[in-house]
This record gives sequence, structure tokens and C-alpha cells, in this order.
Amino acid sequence: MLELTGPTLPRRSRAVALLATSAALTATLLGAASGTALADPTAAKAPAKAAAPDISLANVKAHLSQLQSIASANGGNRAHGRSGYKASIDYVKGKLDAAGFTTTVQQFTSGGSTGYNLVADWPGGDAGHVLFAGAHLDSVSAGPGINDNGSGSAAILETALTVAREGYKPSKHLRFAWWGAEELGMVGSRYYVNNLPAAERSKIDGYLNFDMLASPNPGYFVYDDDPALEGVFKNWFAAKNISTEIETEGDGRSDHAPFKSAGIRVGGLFSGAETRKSSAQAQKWGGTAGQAFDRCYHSSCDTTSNINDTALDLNSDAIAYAVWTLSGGTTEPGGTTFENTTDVAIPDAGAPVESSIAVTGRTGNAPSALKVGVDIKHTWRGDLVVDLVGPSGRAYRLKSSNGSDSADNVIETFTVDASGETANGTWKLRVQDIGAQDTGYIDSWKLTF
Ligand code: DTR
Ligand code: ZN
Ligand code: ZN
Ligand code: CA
Repeated sequence: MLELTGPTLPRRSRAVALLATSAALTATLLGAASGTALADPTAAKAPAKAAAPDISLANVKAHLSQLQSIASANGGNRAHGRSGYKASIDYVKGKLDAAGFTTTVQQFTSGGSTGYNLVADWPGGDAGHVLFAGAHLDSVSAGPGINDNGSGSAAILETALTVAREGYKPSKHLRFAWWGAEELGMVGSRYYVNNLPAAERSKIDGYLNFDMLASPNPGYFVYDDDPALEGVFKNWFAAKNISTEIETEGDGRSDHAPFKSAGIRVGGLFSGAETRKSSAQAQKWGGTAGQAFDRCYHSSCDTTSNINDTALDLNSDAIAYAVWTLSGGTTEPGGTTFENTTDVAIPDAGAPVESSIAVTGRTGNAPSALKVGVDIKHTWRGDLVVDLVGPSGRAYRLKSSNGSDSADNVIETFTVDASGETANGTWKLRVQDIGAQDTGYIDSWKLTF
């Protein structure tokens, strides 16, 4: 630790003799759960429950654009047994693998063609209690199936990617699935359930199904198969003053059916298909009475133009709320900490200095709410400019200079959207003193994922 020596001088003229130690870099991985000695006593506190994040509509629509492109490049559809379906599986799998999910592709045969289910597990959580969210990825052969069911597939994909980006640590184990051959009669999901050992089925606390979430003339329907799961969704919409109706026509008409038949609690959301919107429904939801919720249902016009953004956005956020609420986890602010406690002298009105932390052992990108704990001792903090530099070399401004801020020290935790950075790599704290007189040093700093 630095020893501050020298005469006591007026603030601005104080010259501080700094004895830099040469302590080795101590990038320490501290896990709050590990019970090891923690550099930051606050990390030992029970982490706060994580509030569900907003799901980016832009990101969900970007997935839909990809699915549209896939259909356009493969005969205009993404149907079971066609090249467009396997290309859809490959797209979704690629995103999940890059984000750190454990993915499995389960093959089955239907109608003489090979079908594929994609199952993605988020590492961690209580393996004895699984929260499961699914959507069928196949379209009919008549069209690209962007609402039916690119919408459900893209919404749970972006929810899964948000889990990874947030570094979410659920109490329960999270599983997501994209089913094949639903349009042939829930063939893929039934194959999955029928081949799941009873002991594994009993671990599934609930299965949430999302089939058609963005119908152009949307309704807001909630599956009523399980009162508790129904209540989670109804409460979320009620908090936004959006009335919902129970989904009455769907029994047996989508991938929740095989799970329900196996005695597993099911829930889900639906924005409507070929049925016409009533006047009363149009009164409360807007849209056009007497017109089908989705006039392009199972048609070639079920393209990216067949999407209601508001319904897609609301249903995607409702999914995130249900996943976070039902999995009872945290985005632990003190979960995994990397720290450097080596003192680094900051030259007075001089060149910037840097302190590095090598992050290892993580997967995917850094979170959108990366915590950066800074402890800089200084006698006039307004002189200081402080940046976080990610492994890419991009600088993220934490603190700018302020000539009138004469207070001592910068001891603060900053929150940075570092989701554009890989988590693993060398991170740096860059500090520059741009004002003459008054000096100090980096005492320690840390990153919490
Ligand atoms: N069978 C679904 C569409 C569908 C129709 N009614 C419901 C009710 C609940 C979920 C889905 C549906 C399909 O064509 O994929
Ligand atoms: Zn369909
Ligand atoms: Zn469908
Ligand atoms: Ca200075």
C-alpha cells in the first residue's frame, strides 16, 4: 500500500511523496458463494432479487428478419423437412452457443423427413427444479411463418440471450426449446416429452408455451391451464392496464399439449389466429372488429410485414417477467468479482496510467450492467479523468474532470453497458490527472459480473 509522506501543505500545494509498492498484480476471482475471504465485505451480503429486464424489440425483430431471409433463401418457407427449417435451427443454435448455453439438437422422423428439436440449458440453478420456455420454430409450407411462429421463437431466443447478457443467476434451472413439426400436430414436442424419463419430467416445475405473439390485429390471451402460471401473466398485463382474456381455443392446439398430458403445469401467451376479433375485443384492445386476429395465418403473407410491434414487444417483456419471477434468481451484484489491489501512482498533470485485470473463465459477452468498483485516493478528485477500457480497446467514460470538485478520493461503483465486449480478456482502468498540484494513486479496483 502506498505511504503518503511529506509536510502538511495547503491543499493545492501539497506535494505527496508516493512510495509505489511493487506488489504483484492480484487478479483474484472472488465468489460470494464460495465463502472465501472477500476483498469487498459488501459482496458477502445476500444479493438483491433481480428485476426482469426489458427485452429489446429491435433485437427480437432482427431475429425475425433473419428468419425471413432464411425462408426467402429456401423456397419461401421454414417447414418441417425443408432446408429452411434446418437453417432456422442452425441460426438459433449459433446465437445460443455464442452466449454460453448448453445446446442439444434432438432428431426425430415425421412424414419420412428428419425433424429437429433444439433444447438450450442455461448452466446453473437447481437442476431439480426446471423452468421451461418453448416455441415451435417450423412454419407451414405455404409461407415463411414469421408470426406463426417466428414471433414466439424470436421472443424466447432474445429472452435467453438477455439471461446471458445480464449474467442472470436463477435459483431454478432455465431451459428453452424450439420445436420441430408443430404444424404436423406437435410432433417434435410430443417426441421430446415421450422420450423424457419420468424422473426428468418430474423436475419440470412449469412449461411456458409461446405460439403466435405478434398477430397484426392482436388479442392478448393467457393460457388458463394452470392458475398460478396464468396469474403471473395476468398480473403483468394488469400492471400495464392491459386487459387479457383466457385462451379458450388452444387446448391441444400447440406444444404445451404434450407437457400437459404428461401432468406438467403449463402456461403461455397467444395473440390470436384465424378467429375474428369481436367488437368488444376491439373496444378494449383496438384493432379491427370482424377481422381475423391474423389474416395471414398459414399463408404466404405471414412475412415480417405481418407483425404488430406493440404486441410483440409486450409479449416479449411479459415472457421475461415470467422467467425472472418464476425462476427466483438474482443478477448478483457480488457474484463473481475480479480485483486488482496493486497501487498505481497517478502523475500530477501527467500522462494517463492504467491498472489491468485479466478476466478468465467466463462465457459470452459482458453484462449490460457491469459493475466497476473504483477506489482512487486523491486530494482533489476534480483533476481526475477515469475510463474503463474493455478487451476490445474501447474506452467507457466513468468520470470526467471537474475543476470545481475539490473533494478527496473517488470511491464509487459505476455501472457500464459492456455487452459489446467479450467477458474474458484484459480490462483496464485508465486514470489521468489533468490539473496541476494535488496528486494521488489507484488504490484498488474491481469488476463484478
Ligand atoms: N395451432 C397453432 C395456432 C393456434 C391456434 N390456436 C391456438 C391457441 C393457442 C396456441 C396456438 C394456437 C399453430 O398453427 O401453430
Ligand atoms: Zn400454425
Ligand atoms: Zn404456431
Ligand atoms: Ca492535479
